[in-house]
Amino acid sequence: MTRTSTALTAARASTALTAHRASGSARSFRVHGEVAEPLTLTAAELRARWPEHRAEVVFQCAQSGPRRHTFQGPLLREVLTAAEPCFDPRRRKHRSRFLVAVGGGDGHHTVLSWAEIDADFGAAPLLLATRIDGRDLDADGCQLVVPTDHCGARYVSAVTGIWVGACGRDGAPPAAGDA
Ligand SMILES: Nc1nc2c(c(=O)[nH]1)N[C@H]1C(S)=C(S)[C@@H](COP(=O)(O)O)O[C@H]1N2
Ligand SMILES: [Mo]
Repeated sequence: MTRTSTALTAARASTALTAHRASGSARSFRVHGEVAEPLTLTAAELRARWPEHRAEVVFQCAQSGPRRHTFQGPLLREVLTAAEPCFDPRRRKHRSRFLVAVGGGDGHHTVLSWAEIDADFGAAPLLLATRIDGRDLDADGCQLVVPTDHCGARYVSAVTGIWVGACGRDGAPPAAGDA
């Protein structure tokens, strides 16, 4: 994608986000990919279905320096497990092949490995926040919280989709075009 088309895509996404906020409706996100039970969820549904955790974090932003926030929400691993990723849950090697890609409303997206959040591997306490600094994120959309990161880039806000899937043999990327 060229720099101009990236800028245009970001501008359109930002217009869509403004319109969405004005409508006052809850922003949902999809959990999709190589999962047996794809999910569409809102912040209210996260609060109703999973125990809430709290994280007080500081991260560095290249533009604005140190940022401090308090987030509340369920563990990412618990929400993604409900979508039943297509690995054998008893086999650590199978689980270690999976990736998690998180996309935000403005087109910003980032990648994690399943092993980062898996209790038998990195066990990182990532959250899908439904509140930031006591403010509900129902209208803006949920935010990824990565307390183990020093930098803020993976704190994706206004999450619209989370893709879960495996990489192939020889480290091949996942099949393109998965819905
Ligand atoms: N959707 C989205 N989320 C994003 C970004 C972005 O551009 N788009 N920037 C990231 C970066 S680089 C940082 S440092 C933090 C900044 O968060 P704050 O300004 O709310 O503290 O948001 C992160 N989340
Ligand atoms: Mo940043």
